[in-house]
Amino acid sequence: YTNLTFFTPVMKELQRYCPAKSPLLVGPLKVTLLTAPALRRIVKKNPYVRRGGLYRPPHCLARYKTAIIVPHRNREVHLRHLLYHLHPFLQRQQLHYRIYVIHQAGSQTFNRAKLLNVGVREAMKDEDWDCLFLHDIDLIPENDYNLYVCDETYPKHFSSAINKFNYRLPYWTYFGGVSAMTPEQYMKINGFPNTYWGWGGEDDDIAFRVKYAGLRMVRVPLHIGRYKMVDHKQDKGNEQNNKRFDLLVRSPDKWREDGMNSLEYHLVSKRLMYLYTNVTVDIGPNP
Ligand code: UD2
Ligand code: MN
Repeated sequence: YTNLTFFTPVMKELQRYCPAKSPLLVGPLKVTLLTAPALRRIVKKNPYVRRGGLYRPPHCLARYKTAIIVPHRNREVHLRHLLYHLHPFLQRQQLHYRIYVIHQAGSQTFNRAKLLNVGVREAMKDEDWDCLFLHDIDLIPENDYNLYVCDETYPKHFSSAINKFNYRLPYWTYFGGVSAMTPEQYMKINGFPNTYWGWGGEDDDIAFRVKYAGLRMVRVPLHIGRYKMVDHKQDKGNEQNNKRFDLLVRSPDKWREDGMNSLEYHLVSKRLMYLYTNVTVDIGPNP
């Protein structure tokens, strides 16, 4: 027999939802990207982040469970910038979250969209996430009112104003950078295409899929969806995809058969790092 009265206040606290609006938010953030902090330092600064890059607010029950999925190869410095900024940002939003880094094994042509599909499949094995964030490794949010939560009805674009594009939308249907969907929305558009190898086009294909599936996209307002992109050149192994225009033309016939329902890959490893879950995957060569 244990007299639980003593614990009651603590239990109550734990069962109570976090406030609808987090009191920890500060709005606009100063983001400087001179030298990327060492991983050790980032770990020290985030004592409540658990192995695998998992976090839950310690004093209240989070209203949302968000998985952040980051396609990656050869961008270790960018990864440190991202982790350094994103962990505190998400904690201030009082989210239950986990960061997944999906690392493409080998040196074949890069395939961002397929890596994101892998990330979604692997993340959903761990937990029933409310929201899936598809997140470039080099984009740092500059305002924490930009809540990392899904729209219940429609896929949502988050990186509406990036310094690279002078904080404007490059074009109206632009869907690159950072976007988010519920697992249900993701499956409804059959995920992302697996067939875009190299740079470009895959984000437009995704925007099209949203339309074909009878959805539309919504977007964070420009004064909130502000991001800095870490300066970089085009990577080796991610050359411009010259087939992208042909692929986009055929996308209305292809989207139903190319996506989550045709996804094949070989999982090399899934490891719980201090600040993120690393999924290394062999997605095969560009046929
Ligand atoms: C744009 C889009 C991006 C995607 C891409 C075309 C923006 C801000 N982003 O990015 O979402 O549509 O065009 O494919 O407009 N990556 C690696 N290693 C590599 C290559 C790529 O990790 O060798 C990852 C990384 O997460 C990177 C992302 O893929 O952020 C997009 O590649 P990028 O940054 O080279 O392309 P960029 O900036 O033109
Ligand atoms: Mn980039």
